[in-house]
Amino acid sequence: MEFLKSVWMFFQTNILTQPAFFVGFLVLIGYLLLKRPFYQAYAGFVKATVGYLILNVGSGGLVSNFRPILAGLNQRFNLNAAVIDPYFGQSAATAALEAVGRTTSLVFLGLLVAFFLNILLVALRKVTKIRTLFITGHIMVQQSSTAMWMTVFCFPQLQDVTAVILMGVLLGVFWAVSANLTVEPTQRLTDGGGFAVGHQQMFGVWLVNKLAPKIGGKDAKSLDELELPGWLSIFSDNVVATSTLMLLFFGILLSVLGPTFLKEGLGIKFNSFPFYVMTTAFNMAVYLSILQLGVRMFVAELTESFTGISEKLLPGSVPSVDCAATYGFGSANAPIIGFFFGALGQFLAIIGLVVFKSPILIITGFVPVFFDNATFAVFANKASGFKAAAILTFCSGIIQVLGGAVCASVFQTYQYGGWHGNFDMDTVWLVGGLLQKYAGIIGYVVCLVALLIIPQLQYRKDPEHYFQVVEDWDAYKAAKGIE
Ligand code: ASC
Repeated sequence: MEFLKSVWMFFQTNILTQPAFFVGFLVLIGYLLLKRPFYQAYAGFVKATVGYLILNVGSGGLVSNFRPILAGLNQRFNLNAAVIDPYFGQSAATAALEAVGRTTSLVFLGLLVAFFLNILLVALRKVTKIRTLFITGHIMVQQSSTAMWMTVFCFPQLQDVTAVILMGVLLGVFWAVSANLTVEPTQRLTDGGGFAVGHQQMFGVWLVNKLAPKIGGKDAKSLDELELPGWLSIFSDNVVATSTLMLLFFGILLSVLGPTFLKEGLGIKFNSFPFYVMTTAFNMAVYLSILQLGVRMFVAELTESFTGISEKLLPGSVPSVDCAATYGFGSANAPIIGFFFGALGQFLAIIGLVVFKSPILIITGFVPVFFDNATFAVFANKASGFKAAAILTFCSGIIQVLGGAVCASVFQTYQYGGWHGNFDMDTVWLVGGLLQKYAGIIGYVVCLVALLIIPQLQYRKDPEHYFQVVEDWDAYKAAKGIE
C-alpha cells in the first residue's frame, strides 16, 4: 500500500500535474507504437516536452507580469472586491475548505477519481462516445479545488470519502464531456492537429462556434483579410498591433495606479515611469511570440506521434491540452483582439456593478480576460471573421463579470477574495452548483445525466464521421468538403 502510494505521489507530482512531461511521454509512447527507432522517439519526446516548457514560459510570463497589476486595483482603491481569476479562486476555495475544517488533500483525491474516470470513459468510448482525455495538469488542480469546495458547500453533511467520490465523478464527467465538445472546432482550426482543448472555457468554445456564423455571416472578413488603409496597415503586423494595443491598455491602467503606488504598494522597481510602461506593454508581445513558438514545436510532434496511440491504444481519441495551444493557428492577431474586446466587456460590466450599487464588486482577473477571450477570438475569427470575434468576446467579458459576481456571492468565496472566474466556471458551473444546492442529490444526478447525454447527441448527429474526425482527418475533410 505504502509502495503504491509513493508511486502514485511520484506520478502525480512529476507527470500528472506537469503537462509538459505528460505530453512528452505521450509522444514517446506514440512513436514507439508506430515502431519508430528509439532515437527518433527520444527526439520527439525532447521536442514535445521542450515545446510545452516554452509555452509555459510564455503563458507563465503573461500571468505573472499582468496579474499583480490588475489585482493592484483592489489594493490601490481599497475596493474589497473579488478577483475573478483561477489563482485567486483556488486560494479562496482552499481557505473556504479549511474554514469548515476539511483538509485540502481531499482536492487531490477528487482529482485522482476524476482522472481515472476520464480514462475509463475514453476506454468505453463505444458506449460513452467520449473521445478526449483531459491532461492539462495545473488546470485540473485548480478546478478540483473549486469543485471540492462546491461539493462541501452544497452537501455539508457528507463524510470526506463520499464527498470525494461525488466531486470526482462529476468533475471527471465534466472534463470528458466538455473537452469532447471542442474536438471538431479544434481539428478544423488546426487542420487535424490531433488535440482538443482541455482548459477552462470548453463550453464557451462550443458556443462561440455555434454563434459565430450567425454573427459573421457568409462573406465575413477574417482578421488577416482586413485591408487596413494607409498608416493603419502597420497593425497587420502582429508585434506592432499587440505592442500598441497594450501600450494603450497598460498606459491607462498604470497611470491610474500611479508610479508611487507601483513602487511602494506592489514593490515594482523602475527608473523611468514611461519606459516602465513601454517595457510592460511590449513584454506582452514578447511572451505571445514565445508562446506561439512553443506551441508549434510540441503540436508538430504530438500530431505525428499521436496516430500511434490512436491506432493502437485508444482508437478515436485525442488528448485535450492548454487553450494556448490554439494560438499557433488561425490569425496571429486574434488573441490580442479577443483580449481587447473581452476587457472592454468586463470593464463595462464592472462599471455597471458600481452604478447599480451591487453589494458585490469584481476585479478583472488576467487569466480569464486574456486566455478565455483570446481563445474565443481565435475560433470565432476562423469560423466567421473579425466581427464575430469582436462581438462574441465583448459579450463574454460581460458574462464573465456578471456570472463571476453571482458565483462569488452564491458560493460564498467572496469573503476569501476571489472566484475561479473562467467562462465555464461563471456559467455551466453556476447552473450545476445551484442545482446541487437547491435540489440536493437530485440536482447532482440531473447534472451528471445532462452532461452524459451531450456526447450521445453529438454522436447521433453524425455517427459515420464522429470518430473519423480524429482517426483519419484527411478522409474526414474529403467527406465533409473542407478545404
Ligand atoms: C489558466 C491558468 C494559467 C493559464 C495558462 C494559459 O487558466 O491557470 O496559468 O490559464 O494555462 O496558457
